[in-house]
Amino acid sequence: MNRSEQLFDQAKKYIPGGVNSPVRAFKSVGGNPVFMKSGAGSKMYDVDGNEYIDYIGSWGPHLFGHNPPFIIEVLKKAIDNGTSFGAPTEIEVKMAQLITELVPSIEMVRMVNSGTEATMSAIRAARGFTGKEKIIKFEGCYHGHGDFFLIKAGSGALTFGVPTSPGVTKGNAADTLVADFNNIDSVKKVIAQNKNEIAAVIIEPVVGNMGTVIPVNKFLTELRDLCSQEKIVLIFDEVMTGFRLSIGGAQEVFGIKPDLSTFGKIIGGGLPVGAYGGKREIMEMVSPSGPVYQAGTLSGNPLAMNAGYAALTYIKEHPEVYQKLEEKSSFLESGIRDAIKSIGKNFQINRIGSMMTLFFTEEPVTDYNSAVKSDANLFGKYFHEMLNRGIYLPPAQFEAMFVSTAHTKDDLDKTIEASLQSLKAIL
Ligand code: HOZ
Repeated sequence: MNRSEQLFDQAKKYIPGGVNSPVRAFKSVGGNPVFMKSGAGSKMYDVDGNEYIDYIGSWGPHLFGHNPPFIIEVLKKAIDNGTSFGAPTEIEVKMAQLITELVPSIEMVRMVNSGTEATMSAIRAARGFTGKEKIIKFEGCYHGHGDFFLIKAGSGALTFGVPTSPGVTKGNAADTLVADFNNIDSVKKVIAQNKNEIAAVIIEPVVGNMGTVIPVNKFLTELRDLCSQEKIVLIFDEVMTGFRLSIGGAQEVFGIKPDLSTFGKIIGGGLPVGAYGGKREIMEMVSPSGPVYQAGTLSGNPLAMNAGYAALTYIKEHPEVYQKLEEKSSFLESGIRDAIKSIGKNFQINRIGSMMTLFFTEEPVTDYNSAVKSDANLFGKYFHEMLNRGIYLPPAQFEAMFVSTAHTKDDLDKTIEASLQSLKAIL
């Protein structure tokens, strides 16, 4: 038994399923999870001394790879000043100002501790603002584990076959209406059936949680128009896409101004953090300026704020980051495409910027129904072949892989070669 196996055995005695977040348990790909010890640049190292080229990047935030020196230095200084005060600090003001500068739709922003908190709080603000209760989400989109989002959800919920989780009340389920991603008629239909009852539409503008799924031409523009006409708050969940697809996130890429946006780990430079923000008139509903209550001792935590401020300042001062990410990611995409072609298959790759998913289906993946056509069993085999070759992919089909600026040409070449050998081994 290696150290990872020993730790997993121990973990299962004290932690449900042996992990603190389900997808990590490798259940959908089989086998035992690998326990990590350290990370540096594009690499992670496990407790048995194995090295991996990492394409999870802590599920998104590691835009510059693990432990970039400019974040670590700032963090070390911040620790000397104190880890938590539960009182306001200057860095929170600087951070809020910077986010409003970088994302034009955000006039005010509130810091929280995770993407889940951000989406739950954004919905509450939208409900308080509109005085309406129902929300629309899209099948296969995942917005964290808040009760009213675990209805036909993506990510681990989809992976483990519980897209609608037990424990979610009938009342919550009744307030959450579901439409189809990339299908504006499905949204119109739900709105028509629930006229004047809908507070918000929440969407991952580019989906990461059924694998990477990209909005088709005009879908987001039509959604924006529809929400404006119907006085529905449009919420972009940019937990994965914010500051990753471009400095202004997916909303900048597609030229849409949502009413509210939510962010996660990326704005903490990898530390636990989340944020929601948007139109002043909606955000002023939030306590203590308004009646919509939301609070948290660790919100705006000085360590997370300092790390996040360093990360966002870096991309502001180095906008070429996005060009680099695009070049590396498109090189990787075309290498894997060639590998797929060389074995006579037409498996689909969806990629936008540094987010990418290889689906084991030969039909285009544009929504939930096409995503679930992917052969998840084959993905599991591919995952393990890649892992054995030192490539760490998300351990589930319905997730995105992330490229960082730390990935070198050598890393990408090795990944492409590993992909070719893995595909040959499983087919
Ligand atoms: N559900 C997360 C990705 N979409 C995984 C979180 C984790 O395991 O850290």
